[in-house]
Amino acid sequence: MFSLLYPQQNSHRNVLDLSGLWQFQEDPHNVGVAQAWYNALPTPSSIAVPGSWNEQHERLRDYTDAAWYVTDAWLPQGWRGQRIFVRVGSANYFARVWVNGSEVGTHEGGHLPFGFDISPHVRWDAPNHIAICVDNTLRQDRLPPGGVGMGGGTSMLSGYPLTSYDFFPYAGLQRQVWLMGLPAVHIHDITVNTQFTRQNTGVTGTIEVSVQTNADYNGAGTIAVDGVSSVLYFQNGKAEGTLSIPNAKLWGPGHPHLYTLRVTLGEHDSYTLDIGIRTFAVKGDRLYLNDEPITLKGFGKHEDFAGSGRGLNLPVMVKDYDLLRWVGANSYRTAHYPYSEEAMQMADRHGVLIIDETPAVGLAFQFDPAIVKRHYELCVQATETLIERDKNHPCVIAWSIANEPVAGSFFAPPAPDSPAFKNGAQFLDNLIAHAKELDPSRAVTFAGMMISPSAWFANVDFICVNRYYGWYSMGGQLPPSQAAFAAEMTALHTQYGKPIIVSEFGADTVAGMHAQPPEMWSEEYQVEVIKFHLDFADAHPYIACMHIWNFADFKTAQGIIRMGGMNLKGVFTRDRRPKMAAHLLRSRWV
Ligand code: GCB
Repeated sequence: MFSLLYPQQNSHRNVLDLSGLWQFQEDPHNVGVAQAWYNALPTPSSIAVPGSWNEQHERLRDYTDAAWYVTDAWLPQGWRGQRIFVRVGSANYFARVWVNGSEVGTHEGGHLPFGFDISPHVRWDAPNHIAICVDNTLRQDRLPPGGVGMGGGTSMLSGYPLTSYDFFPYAGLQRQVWLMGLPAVHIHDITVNTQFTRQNTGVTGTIEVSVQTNADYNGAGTIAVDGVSSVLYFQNGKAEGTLSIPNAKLWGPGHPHLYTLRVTLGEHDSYTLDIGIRTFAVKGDRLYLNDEPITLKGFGKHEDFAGSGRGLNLPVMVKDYDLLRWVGANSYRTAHYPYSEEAMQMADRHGVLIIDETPAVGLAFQFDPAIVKRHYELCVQATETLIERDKNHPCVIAWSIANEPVAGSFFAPPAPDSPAFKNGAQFLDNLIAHAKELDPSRAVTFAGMMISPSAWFANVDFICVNRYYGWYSMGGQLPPSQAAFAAEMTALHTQYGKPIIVSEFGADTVAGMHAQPPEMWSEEYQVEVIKFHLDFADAHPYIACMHIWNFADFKTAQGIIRMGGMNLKGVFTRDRRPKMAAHLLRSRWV
């Protein structure tokens, strides 16, 4: 059982961040295990961790198979007596981990943390030899599926490397690797839920906390926020408590007030968590934050930058939050995978609302049933891990359990009575129900593509549609695009009466290309496309959110629809310079 609480140094807990230069070697023929590369790499090169390997060495750009990372680390003597864990923030895609020559575990799935108890294998009188084999082979039975094009087939539009999704299949140790020393009995998990009541005297916040320990602990503990505390009585490792905070400051965009929750476990352990007091609800066709209707303005994003690839790049992340503020955005979707834990911490601190997405992109239900079954298992695992990791962030208002699932071929969707159509409905309904059961306090949704059957939206809390009127559909024809968008939104609203989130819309734009009258690829055209969408949303409050695709230009596979191996729909360039559209947004949003 591995705790997903973010690593924390305090008087009970220890952490050591192993970021830095590691030894690296690709293993295209998978000989590393047989040749015991976990003891020593035959001909290593150097590589930065965190970071995607594809951007670091010329020979690695399109390399997506197995590769080894190795480093040595001393454990501080003060950690003796503790349980020692290795924690990997993100290994894309499949990882096997060895410590001092012993294999300690495997993990499937990029973008979410995992770890293992390595106590029996560590050394105190010599450095510890840590080896991680990361395999990113593009396979159809993985999530997201690779080695297969969008919609499950290939076409002249498929790129290289071949993926079912429109972003570069970056590989490697993309977030930090940590060693952690935890007390034998420790806090394994914390779940926080908040409510509030308004009286004449002010707002009273209610913080419900449940705590789980790693072992069958039966002693006492405490929870405390802002001088208000309560004793916890653990039975079989579980306890619950409630704190009432007078004159509470609510969390939200523009007022991201955070409280520090401190949890203690007698003499054994302690942990602090930044929390916000806020409520979120979907009522009728509107979203409500703290009982007030809220409209979301922002983007679909990517974790993507030159040099670091999809690797954690804190300066760029901080810069992005600054640009979100500059442009007047109050939210974004973590398209198309869970972002770093630091990105979620920043959203809490800056009052940015997050639609938190799993890596379930590129699902198609006409695949071989064994593949669909495997995708379902991987979706469940990713949904469970994501919710456990991010459930205490006030910034997260919704879980997106998939992006653009399709019933069949990209170009010829099957009929509503076909097995692919029905299997898709069942798959999504089950996943939505599972996410709601795990977290009843947030909305659950998925982002639908133009060819995703709208019947699949039956059980989502709000509808997310990715729409490319004026680009993939009716390219170059602004007035008909505007009319078609308006007609479709009106019909969807009439059918479901739920809030509609336009989770993607936009146009590829070459920075510096201009045209009057506006023409596709020019900055003027991007401005016009964004403008007609925003105008419609402004006049129709049931459009609860406009997320432009994309915040910034980002790397994709190479192909005939991706100039320079880039998706150019960013309102900022990849190096974060504003296009004309960014100024338009600032003039409307700030
Ligand atoms: C979509 C996808 C997104 C793509 C985008 C595009 O619908 O969800 O991943 O990048 O379209 O620009 O084609």
